[in-house]
Amino acid sequence: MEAATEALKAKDYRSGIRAVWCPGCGDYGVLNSVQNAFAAHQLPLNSTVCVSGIGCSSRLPYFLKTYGFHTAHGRSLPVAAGVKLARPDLEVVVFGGDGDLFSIGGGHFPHIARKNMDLTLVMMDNHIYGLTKGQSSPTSSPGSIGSITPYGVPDTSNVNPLAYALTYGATFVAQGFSGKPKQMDAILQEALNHEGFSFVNVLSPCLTFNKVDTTDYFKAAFTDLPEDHDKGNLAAALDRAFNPPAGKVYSGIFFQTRKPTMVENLRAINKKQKADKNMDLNIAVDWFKP
Ligand SMILES: Cc1ncc(C[n+]2csc(CCOP(=O)(O)OP(=O)(O)O)c2C)c(N)n1
Ligand code: SF4
Ligand SMILES: [Mg+2]
Repeated sequence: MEAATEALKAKDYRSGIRAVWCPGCGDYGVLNSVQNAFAAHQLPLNSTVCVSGIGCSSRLPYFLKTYGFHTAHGRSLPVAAGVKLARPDLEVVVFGGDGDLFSIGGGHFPHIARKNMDLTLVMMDNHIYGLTKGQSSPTSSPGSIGSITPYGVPDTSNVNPLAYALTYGATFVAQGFSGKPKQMDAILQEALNHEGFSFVNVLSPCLTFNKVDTTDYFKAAFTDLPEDHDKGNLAAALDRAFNPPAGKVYSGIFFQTRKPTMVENLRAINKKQKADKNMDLNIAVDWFKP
């Protein structure tokens, strides 16, 4: 008789490494919700890979017991895509900050989204570079004060991560708040369930360097998407991403649709072309020889 395997609890996903974020940092809440979502899905520790770039938020994979990949600044998405293409059977989850994913890594996001790579991306958006001590990021409001912009950020617009993801073809787009754990747990579980590219923007306040977008500010601003919101309607999702009620920020699942993933598309091509699974790669190298 086979021994029954015990269900993994949220705490079983934690590595022995103590999280070293500042007291009150929103990222603690994200870590808790990630553990809860992993446990809800019973993700096996040995076939789950958490990938990140560089930043306070990008430390998150250290605190998990799954496989992890702390890459270079802004390079989490291409590395994660490589892992998924090489081993489509693995669950690949990417973590990072607004600077990591929209400044230095901004060139990768559109292509991962439009190729519908089967990854879950969790962005911890604190509207600032936390790790490097409070410089403005692409999601900082124009005019806001940063450590090297004491007279205000001279930008005309900031990036709207939800609208950006929707425009580039992400098939799951949601927003949560680290101070609303139940909703965030539910959103992360749905994001992991989704087949295709899922993007979850989590407002995760940096108490140390962002004195404007604080926990209290988000608590007051956060409001659920209207009950009649149709998450299959891209135009409605874009409208709600751009036009929340004055002084408010919407949370919930903005958009979800099922489309072929990159791996499914590649498998379809392989099948159509009757590709040889054991092709000798040296032949491909020969094609490019002068
Ligand atoms: C190539 C390179 N350029 C710059 C840096 C410095 N750097 C490290 S983290 C970071 C920004 C982090 O901001 P964000 O991604 O928003 O993460 P947070 O710390 O706010 O969670 C920068 C500019 C670096 N590590 N590598
Ligand atoms: S500097 Fe900000 S983002 Fe970084 S750990 Fe501290 S509170 Fe969190
Ligand atoms: Mg940041």
